[in-house]
Amino acid sequence: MATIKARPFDFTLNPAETALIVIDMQRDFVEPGGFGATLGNDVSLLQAIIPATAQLIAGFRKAGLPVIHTRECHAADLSDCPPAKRERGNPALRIGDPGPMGRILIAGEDGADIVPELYPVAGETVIDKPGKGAFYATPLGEILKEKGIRQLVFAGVTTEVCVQTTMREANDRGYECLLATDATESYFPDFKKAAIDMMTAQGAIVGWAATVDQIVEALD
Ligand code: TIU
Repeated sequence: MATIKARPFDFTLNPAETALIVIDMQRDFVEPGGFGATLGNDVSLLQAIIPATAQLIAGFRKAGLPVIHTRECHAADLSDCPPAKRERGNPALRIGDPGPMGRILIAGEDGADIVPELYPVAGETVIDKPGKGAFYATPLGEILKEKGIRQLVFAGVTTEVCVQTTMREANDRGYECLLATDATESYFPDFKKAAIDMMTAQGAIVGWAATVDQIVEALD
């Protein structure tokens, strides 16, 4: 057990029951020409968290603890992409359209894969998810149960969309959730701050927040 001086109060980390979930660190969100850019976003902000996220992943690997990666993506025939998702708004390209990194947000295309710096190693779980939350329509819940996990550390993008949605899903399922504040990012800095503020408010109503250095130190 290790105590992390987290927000809004101490988080007692039990490494034997902890896994890291790295949300959607895919080229489609982080690199020009992908899904994030088609929505009109400046993706350069998200690239800045790659080194801190790599440090967090390295800490979990060194401690021999599970690292789980997620990818938001859809089947090539779009059978798992609701029209309400694909047809929303007026993006430069829609999900499934051909872009510079292959078809936007489609499993198996270059853009849907994880950035090389954070690429999974053998033995790590990769969850492909059709929604924003990683529990919806995926085997994540069963995998965590099999591993005896009770605590989840979160990293990835974007803070207020897929990371927050997944933390809320996990919180409702009884997991203690800790967000690594410098290993998550939003296209909108105000939204990142607001997401962290609202999740840690009201006595950690959704979860806790701490830095990568604090978390990695607690794993030693
Ligand atoms: N658009 C945006 O901020 N996020 C997403 O669409 N997906 C994730 O957060 N991964």
